[in-house]
Amino acid sequence: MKFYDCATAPSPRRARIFIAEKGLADKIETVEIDLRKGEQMSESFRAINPRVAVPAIVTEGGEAICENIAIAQYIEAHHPTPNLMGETPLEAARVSEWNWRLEFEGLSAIAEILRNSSPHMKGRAMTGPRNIEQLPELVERGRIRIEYFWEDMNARLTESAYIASDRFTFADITALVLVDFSKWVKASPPETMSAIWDWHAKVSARPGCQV
Ligand SMILES: N[C@@H](CCC(=O)N[C@@H](CS)C(=O)NCC(=O)O)C(=O)O
Repeated sequence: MKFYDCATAPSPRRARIFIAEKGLADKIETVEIDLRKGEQMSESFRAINPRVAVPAIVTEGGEAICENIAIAQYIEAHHPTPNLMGETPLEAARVSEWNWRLEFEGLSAIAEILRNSSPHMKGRAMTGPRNIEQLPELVERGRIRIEYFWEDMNARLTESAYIASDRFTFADITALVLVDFSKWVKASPPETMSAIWDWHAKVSARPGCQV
């Protein structure tokens, strides 16, 4: 299996942490795609992911899988321990439910702020093969969205030791990357949200999350 990564970007870090938490870091070949140099647009990478985004994996059978959730499901099916996607039907549902919220209400809000404000992303307000112009109004909306989401995440972590369950799962990986990514646009959770910050310190200390 090959893993297409980018050391500086948040989305591939999710797959990198997942692979490390599974103890597979030494077993999977990593190929660095430098987004700052635009390497995702190269013909060779387009042949792997026509949607020009990382992460991606290519399986032993030559199949490309290009979304974090799908990569995690594929790796979990082949390497079931330690379980990260949910042991019971209910836990698996909670992992999916929180992961979706973290992506849609969290990561997409931060991406909305970054991609509609950064001068480096002019004409590239969305990932993908088609160029889309920035809309400055979305920056303000992204900030409102993330502030509301931090409230929900802090409330969840006040009642639960981890995001989806009483143990570390894939949802915690998405949440860790979200909190770290939010710093890029100065939209981190407020210091007073101690449930988030206590959880963040605990999760950040895991060896698999040091990548
Ligand atoms: N939903 C995708 C998101 C992938 C994504 O947005 N990747 C970004 C890096 S964080 C990318 O490749 N961007 C390329 C670009 O901006 O052209 C996933 O979670 O796998």
